[in-house]
Amino acid sequence: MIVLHQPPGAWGTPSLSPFCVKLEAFLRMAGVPYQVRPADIRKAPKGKIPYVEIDGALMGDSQLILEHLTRSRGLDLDAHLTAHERALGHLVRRTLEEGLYFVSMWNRWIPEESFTALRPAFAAALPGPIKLLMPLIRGSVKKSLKSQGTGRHAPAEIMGMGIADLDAVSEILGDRPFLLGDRPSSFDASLFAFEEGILAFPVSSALKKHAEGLGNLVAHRARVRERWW
Ligand SMILES: N[C@@H](CCC(=O)N[C@@H](CS)C(=O)NCC(=O)O)C(=O)O
Repeated sequence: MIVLHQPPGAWGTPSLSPFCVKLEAFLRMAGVPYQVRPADIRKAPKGKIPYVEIDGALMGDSQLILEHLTRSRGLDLDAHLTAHERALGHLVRRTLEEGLYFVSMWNRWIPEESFTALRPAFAAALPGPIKLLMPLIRGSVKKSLKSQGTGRHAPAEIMGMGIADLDAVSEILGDRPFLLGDRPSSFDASLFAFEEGILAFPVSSALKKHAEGLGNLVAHRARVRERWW
């Protein structure tokens, strides 16, 4: 049995972390049994969440875990894809996880109204006295967004970058039920996670409004929820 360590959900979404939602969606799509337990970042092998326990060993990073499970358990979620489709899926996933992630992180932590909504949900996932450190945690998020680069831009520029990512992914999805066609693939788990992260967050923003206007992304999120949740 796989034990998935992740923070709890909020606002009706399965976890506060998109990487955790991605991995949980993948496990459901692939039919792999798992249990969810709380995450303790001090025990995470890569210092990040999610991490899993497989046969007593800890492993970190959603993508490395997904690839390990695919190899070691002979999962075939992507077996039907052509090399071109895999390449497209890879690029979409990297756009979401290495680009849009930082925009949506900024969108949750930096505008005051967003932080007010995030604070109680995030604090609920922290052990005891660490809950009191939310302002410090916010400071370190600000610092890491600055060193990553996103935090150096003006708010409208940041929103514009995220909107461009959403538009590009929406264009690739088109009117197909899943990112790369009629059948789901592991890349849908990643797409679903970012749709959840943006659409479930309770505070309106240019990013969320734009996502709400992209009917195919909204329908994709609903399709994944209906089939696997
Ligand atoms: N590439 C990693 C990214 C994981 C990640 O960035 N997780 C965030 C939460 S969404 C985290 O643990 N942040 C804590 C930190 O950076 O200290 C994956 O796919 O698992």
